[in-house]
Amino acid sequence: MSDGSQIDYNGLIPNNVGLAEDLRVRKALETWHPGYVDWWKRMGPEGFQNSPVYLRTAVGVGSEGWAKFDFVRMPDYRWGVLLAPAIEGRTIPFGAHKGEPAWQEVPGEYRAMLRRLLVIQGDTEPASVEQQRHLGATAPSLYDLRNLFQVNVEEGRHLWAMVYLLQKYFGRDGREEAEELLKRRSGDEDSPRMLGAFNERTPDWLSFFMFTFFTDRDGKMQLASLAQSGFDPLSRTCRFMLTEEAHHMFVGETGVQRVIQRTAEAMKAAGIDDPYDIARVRALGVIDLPTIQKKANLHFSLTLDLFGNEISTNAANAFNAGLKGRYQEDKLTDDHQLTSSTYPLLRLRDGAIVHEDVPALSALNMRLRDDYVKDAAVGVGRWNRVLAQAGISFRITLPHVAFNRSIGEFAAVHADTQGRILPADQWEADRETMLPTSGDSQFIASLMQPVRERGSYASWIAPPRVGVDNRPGDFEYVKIEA
Ligand code: BYC
Repeated sequence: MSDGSQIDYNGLIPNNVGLAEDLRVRKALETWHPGYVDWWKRMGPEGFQNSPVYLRTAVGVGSEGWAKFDFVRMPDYRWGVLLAPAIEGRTIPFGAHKGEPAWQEVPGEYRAMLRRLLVIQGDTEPASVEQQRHLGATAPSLYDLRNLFQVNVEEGRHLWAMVYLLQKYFGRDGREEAEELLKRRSGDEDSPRMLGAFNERTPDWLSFFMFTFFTDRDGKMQLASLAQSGFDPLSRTCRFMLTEEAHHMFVGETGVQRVIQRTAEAMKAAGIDDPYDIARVRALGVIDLPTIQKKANLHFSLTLDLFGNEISTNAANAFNAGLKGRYQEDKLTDDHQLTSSTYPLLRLRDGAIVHEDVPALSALNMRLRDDYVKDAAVGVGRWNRVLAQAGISFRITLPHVAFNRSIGEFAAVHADTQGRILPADQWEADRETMLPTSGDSQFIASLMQPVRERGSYASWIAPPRVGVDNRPGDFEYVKIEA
């Protein structure tokens, strides 16, 4: 395998894994390519496929200057296979094989487990593109339209990343899984995507920003855990994916921030102090803060389901095997084997939510989820700074982890956003104060009118502070063609 320092752009598939010399894998990927492009044209962004978009493309894998920006028509985007540089002498960082040389080939006894992890990760990538495919029609600006497409093409590349690993290391099984990844469809009754949140709709741009803030952040946490993997090709793959993922969360965090900023400015200008004076706020053509809170409640709770069950032997096995580590495993200072330690969990016991110490190995999903909640809270804090600076008393908060859950122990109860367990009928009665109602969705939908003049923005969102790649405010990020 190449050492990864050079990207080869000569063939059909840009790569730094030596595809030119790896005939078997090159052929498998070139055979898969037309089906992928067909999927992109059918299930990728609706419209705009002929429009040049100002996109970044990876031209290196180092931390400095890895991307170049240029106008590209999306179907011509150079989706490639890019791994972070190999680390000389790397060893397995955790689990039963800790300290042994990192695997360059799939360890036979862990083949099924590894394949499952790759397939689940791979499945989320095209799913998100499918979920977002209608949004181009209602983009609030050319800047946002371009950011949507950037996220989409990179999620497409992340699918390539997993497909490469499947085809390179799993032979015929891998090729079959790669085909299946192009066949499942987000929200399809017969052949849905694998994880719940990836079958939900992303009906409007506030949902898109919330999704990229909350759900892409699950991507960050899961990729960060897989980047620790003792299976070195997976580690290198995920390390490079993380550099791209950062932009997706930037889009989400600044997207919601700009919505909040615009609402705050409009409230101030109209002399409205009460954030719950919803009719008056909405009459200004901005989204009221309680509705933004409800959207956050929805996307946060849907995303928590992606971390799996409180107690998981799957997670324990993957850790023991050295395949999936913890967030920032390399910065932690314990024994990295966890065979005799415990972790404090929130559990449901006799109908009440209690803390309980459980074996650390079985609690790895929740440890990652706790790290996720902390990471998300930092971004929410930045949203709240906008409100504080505007002198508005409202604050966005993260709901309790037991709220609105479908996976894990809390799926059995009806907890409110504070974590109080309510009778089912009371929860239903309170629902409209916690989650978006159809009325809220209709109001948001009414605001979703496209804005396509250079440098202009919809009424409900503030312009960004700086342009992409330092471009000026009136830059034409997407040259819209019929
Ligand atoms: N939906 O032992 P458990 C991203 C199943 S996002 C449906 O707790 P485990 C992105 C589970 O499969 C990151 N089923 O499971 C973001 C298991 O079934 P089996 C994606 C679920 O394995 C935005 C059973 O319940 N990457 O990249 O410990 C845009 C027992 O559960 C769900 C990954 O997730 C669910 N939510 O934990 C684009 C990383 N949860 O096998 C991209 C890879 C659990 O017993 N995946 N089940 O039949 C994993 O690490 C783990 O599989 C999971 C689940 C964390 C997902």
